[in-house]
Amino acid sequence: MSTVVDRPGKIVEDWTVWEYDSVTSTNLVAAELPAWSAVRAETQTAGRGRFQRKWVSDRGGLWLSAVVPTPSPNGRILPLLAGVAVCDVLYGLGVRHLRLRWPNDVMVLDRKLAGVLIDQFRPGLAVIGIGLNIDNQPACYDATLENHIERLADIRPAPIPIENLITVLLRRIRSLVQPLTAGDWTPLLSRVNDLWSKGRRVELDLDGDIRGGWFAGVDDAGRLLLQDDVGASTAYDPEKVRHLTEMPEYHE
Ligand code: BT5
Repeated sequence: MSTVVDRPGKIVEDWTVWEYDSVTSTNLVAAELPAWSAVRAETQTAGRGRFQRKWVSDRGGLWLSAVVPTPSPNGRILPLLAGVAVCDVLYGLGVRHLRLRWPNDVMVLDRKLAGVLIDQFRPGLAVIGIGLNIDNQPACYDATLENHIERLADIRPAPIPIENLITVLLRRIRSLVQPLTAGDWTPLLSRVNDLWSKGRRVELDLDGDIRGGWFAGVDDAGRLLLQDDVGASTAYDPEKVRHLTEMPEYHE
């Protein structure tokens, strides 16, 4: 982890943002910071995905971590909130064909534009890590990503200054987190349930135990709902689901 601050923390609206050239992972740097701090780096040498997966973080992308108070009663809503925040900002920039793939991959059709990683290093605080491809080249560093990723530069040719992107993202995160401290998830759950491709055939990897079915969104407790062929639903705690794979859609 880098301990050298390349530029002093600057105030962006109600946030203090720390900027670095290169760090291991912005989430790890943010681990020590108070609520409403954010960390941004040009590159990450050990960008992290969920379940110890790697996140390619080459120059030209947005690698950002935001420290927020954990909403009551627990932090299960945060991964969903983060996906909604990213989608809202991208919609505002005119990006279309956006959707969420459970729990918080931001997709343009079937390609991944952004990913989110939530870490809870200390009680009462959570770190929301957001990775967004802009004009970086992740497939040059991991050939398996070829044809599976999207970049903002390819779908929105007019470049947007990264500082503006950070400002609107942090503003959106704050405006979504604040009402949750009162414990009312309902409006956010209904938003997130509108952003999935529901009714899609999926397979869940429950740490080796594979369950197939139809993705049906999340319930009031933030659990994933899987429907069987006769429409009966089973709810899964998000921490039990290691991976969700979308099955290809066949069209006649
Ligand atoms: C994620 O994990 O999608 C969470 C990514 C979070 C990255 C941010 S960057 C700022 C902060 N600091 C960090 O260290 N992390 C956060 P997951 O759902 O597990 O997806 C990981 C998978 O996405 C990998 O196994 C690859 O298949 C794919 N992937 C890796 N790099 C990618 C990229 N740049 N763009 C699209 N897909 C990528």
